Amino acid sequence: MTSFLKHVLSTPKTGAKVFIVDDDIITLEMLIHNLQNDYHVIGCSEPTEALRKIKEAMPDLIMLDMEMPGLNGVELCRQIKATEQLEDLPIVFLTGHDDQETQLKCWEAGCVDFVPKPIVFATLKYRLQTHIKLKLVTDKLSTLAMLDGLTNVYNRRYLENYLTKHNTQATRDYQVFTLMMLDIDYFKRYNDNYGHQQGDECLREVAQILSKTATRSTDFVARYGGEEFILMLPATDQKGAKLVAMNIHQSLAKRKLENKDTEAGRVTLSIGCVSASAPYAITPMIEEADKLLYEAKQSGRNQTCF
Ligand code: GH3
Ligand code: MG
Ligand code: MG
Ligand code: MG
Ligand code: MG
Repeated sequence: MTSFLKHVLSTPKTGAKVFIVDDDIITLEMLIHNLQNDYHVIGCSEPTEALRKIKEAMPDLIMLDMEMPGLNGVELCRQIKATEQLEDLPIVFLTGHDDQETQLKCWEAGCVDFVPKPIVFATLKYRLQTHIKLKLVTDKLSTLAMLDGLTNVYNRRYLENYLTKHNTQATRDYQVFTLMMLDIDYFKRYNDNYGHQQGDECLREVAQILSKTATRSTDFVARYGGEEFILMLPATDQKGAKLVAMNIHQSLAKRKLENKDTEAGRVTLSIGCVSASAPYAITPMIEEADKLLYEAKQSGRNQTCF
């Protein structure tokens, strides 16, 4: 029964993606038919394969049938909500059971809405519209909330959240971990010489160079303070870190941003770099990197201390 239409893709009409899990092929086809003008719709008739496919598709909204062989909708909903990358996705149930107990189970499993069968398509459409709009706006706001408005790299708040999540005394997320603290040299003079607006532009340029250097998906750059940045390089040891630091100094040299009152006559930065093996805690690494940064400044700037 389920061999065809296991995974139906329809033509996308808007950017939003809706993932539907229903073991009943007729219902699935009908839903796809009714929604495909508005959304990129993905259908799945095998609930046991749904979680994997949802992770692959990363939809904006999930619709779940309740009664399905192998894995019922409520259990699937719980599994989705227990998966970190999926926990915030809105889930809407479709079911012919409209008794209180069933509805309570759905809410408790973490759904945002409940659409009774037989489906009234107009109502379904408007309900989905509301949930998807909310989801997209929330996505946009959470992205804005974690980025630095000037440089577009992660902000201090994001960094603090990251630390709260990953900063145990014995983090073993990676075998090795490198953290760099970077500070632009004589930036006060830069502002004095070229003006604050040009200073802002310089900060953007430096942030961009750092972003381009931290290329792995787990790497990230955060603006830590005024002209200070932090670079997180998970799974990078000191040998790799030396290459990254060299790249940063070289890329900045190539950009040739004038800063006439520095030794090099151009914008340079100093770096404090700490590499640790698991188990490690990140906050003490920040303190250590700060000390090494100070050392780099004392030793003449435009260099990295390890
Ligand atoms: P050092 O080499 O020791 O790091 O010297 P410095 O001049 O870079 O350090 P200091 O801490 O004395 O000055 C940092 C300057 O960064 C002063 C401040 O005006 C500037 N700054 C901080 N945030 C911003 C910003 O958002 N935009 C601009 N244009 N300047 C900023
Ligand atoms: Mg069913
Ligand atoms: Mg500073
Ligand atoms: Mg300073
Ligand atoms: Mg500085």
